[in-house]
Amino acid sequence: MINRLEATRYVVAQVTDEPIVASLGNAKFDLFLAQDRPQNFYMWNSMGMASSMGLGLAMARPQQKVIILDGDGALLMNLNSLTTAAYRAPENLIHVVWDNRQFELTGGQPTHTAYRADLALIARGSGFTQVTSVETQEAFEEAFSHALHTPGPWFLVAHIDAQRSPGRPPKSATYIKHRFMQSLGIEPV
Ligand SMILES: Cc1ncc(C[n+]2csc(CCOP(=O)(O)OP(=O)(O)O)c2C)c(N)n1
Repeated sequence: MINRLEATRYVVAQVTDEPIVASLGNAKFDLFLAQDRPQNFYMWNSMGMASSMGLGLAMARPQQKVIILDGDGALLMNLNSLTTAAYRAPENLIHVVWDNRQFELTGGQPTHTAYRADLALIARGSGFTQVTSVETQEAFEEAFSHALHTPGPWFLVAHIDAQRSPGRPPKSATYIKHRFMQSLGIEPV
């Protein structure tokens, strides 16, 4: 099993100024712990929206890799973002899903991946051709590094343990948005 914080630390160590959109669960907490940087977008409350936001960003900024750090519960709430991403197929998109088979943040209720659903198969069925499913840190590092240096779109499922993150990123949506936009060279309105 992969430890989400350790894997997130690897992601942050590999990038320079690439934007990372982290979904509302523990993904954003661990991203904050790994490194708080202006290019991090911490999604609060909007369940499932990290995948759509990351897709839009990747399409708008094709010159740079865009990384989504998602949770299985959040992604299951917005599966149509996968069919759209596979159809639009931005080569610079890397969609990582931390699959802990539960809605950890709200009390550990099992998600469908605890039963019969397989996110890698769903991504393939949606039209992604570059899909990897990993269970060890070593395999994650290899897969992520490959995705970072080769054209995508990539869909990476990391099977993780179910630890709650103690990270507490900033909560102000305005602060997060403005800092993020400025990091992309866009003046917030
Ligand atoms: C539409 C909607 N329903 C429910 C919630 C409450 N909620 C916040 S985080 C979360 C669990 C997210 O699960 P997952 O993406 O798997 O991340 P994890 O908590 O396991 O890290 C839920 C249900 C919400 N924010 N929005």
